[in-house]
Amino acid sequence: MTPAKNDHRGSDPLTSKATSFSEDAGRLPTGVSQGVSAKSYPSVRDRLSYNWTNAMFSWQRTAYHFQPEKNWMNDPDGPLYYMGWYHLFYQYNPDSAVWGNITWGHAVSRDLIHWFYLPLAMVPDRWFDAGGVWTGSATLLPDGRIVMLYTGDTEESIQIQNLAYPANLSDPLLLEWVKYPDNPVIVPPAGIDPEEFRDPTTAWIGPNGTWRLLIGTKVNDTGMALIYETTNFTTYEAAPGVLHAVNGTGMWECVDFYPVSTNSSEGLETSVVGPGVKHVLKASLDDLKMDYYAIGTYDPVSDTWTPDDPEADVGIGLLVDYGRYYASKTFFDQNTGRRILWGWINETDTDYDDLAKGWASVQTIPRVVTFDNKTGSNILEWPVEEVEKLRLNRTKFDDVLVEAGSVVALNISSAMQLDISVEFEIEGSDALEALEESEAIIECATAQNRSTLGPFGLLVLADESLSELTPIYFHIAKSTNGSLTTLFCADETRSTKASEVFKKVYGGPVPVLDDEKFTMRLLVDHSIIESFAQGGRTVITSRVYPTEAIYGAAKLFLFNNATGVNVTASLEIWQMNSAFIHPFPLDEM
Ligand code: DQQ
Repeated sequence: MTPAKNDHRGSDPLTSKATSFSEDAGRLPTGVSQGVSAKSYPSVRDRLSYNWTNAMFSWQRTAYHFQPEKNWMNDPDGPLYYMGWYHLFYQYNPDSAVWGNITWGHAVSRDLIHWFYLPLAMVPDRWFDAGGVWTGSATLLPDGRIVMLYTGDTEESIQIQNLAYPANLSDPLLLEWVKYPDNPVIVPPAGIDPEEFRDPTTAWIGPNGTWRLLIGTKVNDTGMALIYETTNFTTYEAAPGVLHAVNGTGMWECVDFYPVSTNSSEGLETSVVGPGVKHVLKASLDDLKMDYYAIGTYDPVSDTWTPDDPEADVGIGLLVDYGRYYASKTFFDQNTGRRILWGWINETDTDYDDLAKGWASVQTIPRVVTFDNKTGSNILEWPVEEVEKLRLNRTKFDDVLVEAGSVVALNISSAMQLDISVEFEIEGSDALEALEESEAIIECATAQNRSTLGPFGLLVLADESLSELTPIYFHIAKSTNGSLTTLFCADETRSTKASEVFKKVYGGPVPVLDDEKFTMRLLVDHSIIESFAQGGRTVITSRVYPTEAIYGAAKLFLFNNATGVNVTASLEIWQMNSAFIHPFPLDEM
């Protein structure tokens, strides 16, 4: 159960290299001057958020999520499956725990859970990416070749699109990458701000046999996905229109576009179109630092996409994850026929904290994405089943009564590496009917905000005296038209005593159908909690920094803050093993 950890901290965080970092007078979040705001909250602060000890920092490292051995990481890049290995590339600063000097880190796994770190895949060593090897995507061609398209930032801060490919396709580890010598292959078109033109998607084949891909940009405040066509990946033509644009949404980063099957849970290869297929369009909104998506119909002839519900269009409707989550990207896993989603969990402590602890950011556990054919209006995200191989001993609790206004301790051996499944039932079916309309709530409020039917849920990473805790909960409300709305929320406001950590209540609505119980699954891994409601209709990733509820002092509780109803909860809780995440033994090859 000992987490795979590495100690990268200076002996005294207050006197480590963090001190020189505070000289930055601009107080801008790192990356903004280059056109990307890598860490939006909190902005650069010139002090630690707490008097952290080495033991506290050490506890914050995850045990079964992917994170580099040290330094800064952001977006997942170019995920793919090749010759028995899953490859993950990622935005990485090899020199520091804050954004900058962006290169592509590289890791491989047989099962998406245990990882080997590999040498850097691409570093900013050419004029066309001297300012950074930014985000990009992989396309597997039918003849077996692999195409990697990525954004290069130049020294003049111009964002251009570059082509790279593996030097040796017979190497399953894809260790060496060749940058096409005639890069860039796409430059910012007239009318587009050259500092707002980035993150090429995986390409797909259109009906005329040419490949298409998207690049995110904005015009004034309208976020959009531009389309480019190519037959050879070295020369491209801009399509006359855009795939889609939404007023008022600002810059679209890390656009993702993929088909989902409406009548099966099989994942679809990116080029699939036709009956029984809808298309998901996702954009990472630079202004909000949130990943929005919508489901719609793609017309491959006009190369346009139309949302099923214009009122829930990209950037104004559903979020991929309502928590601390950004720059997500999917890939089609041809090995198992799944569409798999990666997402970046950013920090909410100060840059000073990150420099002192020597690392920043984690990737989520990869999630399988399917269309929710029960609601017909959202995707489902669910942790890949491989994570269940880490499950150790299980504790089961049946029908635990949690009375209105009470907290119930769950007696488990340790509460810092867990996989939790819980079903809640409300006692008395009339309670839902009796709910007053005046209790209508439309946004997640803190877990202390009581009403007739909630909130109820779990207190995670809580100390015995409940001085620190992260509640994950449902809150049911009746809207003015009489219909019930359930919110799924994560309240980080009391998650830590560290005053300068950015804390807020996260969450959004989750559809709960008439015959359904209220269900959630939580993956707890030290300072990360990934929470999935109703089979993954609504997901919240929490990044928390307890100061007391750590190691053996971290506990798990049920709570019911409703004023009007009791709930019963049935749970299965597994202790989770640590994943094996280490450098690849290349010298033994
Ligand atoms: N991160 C990359 C950009 C992308 C941003 C730079 C999103 O390509 O737009 O590190 O986090």
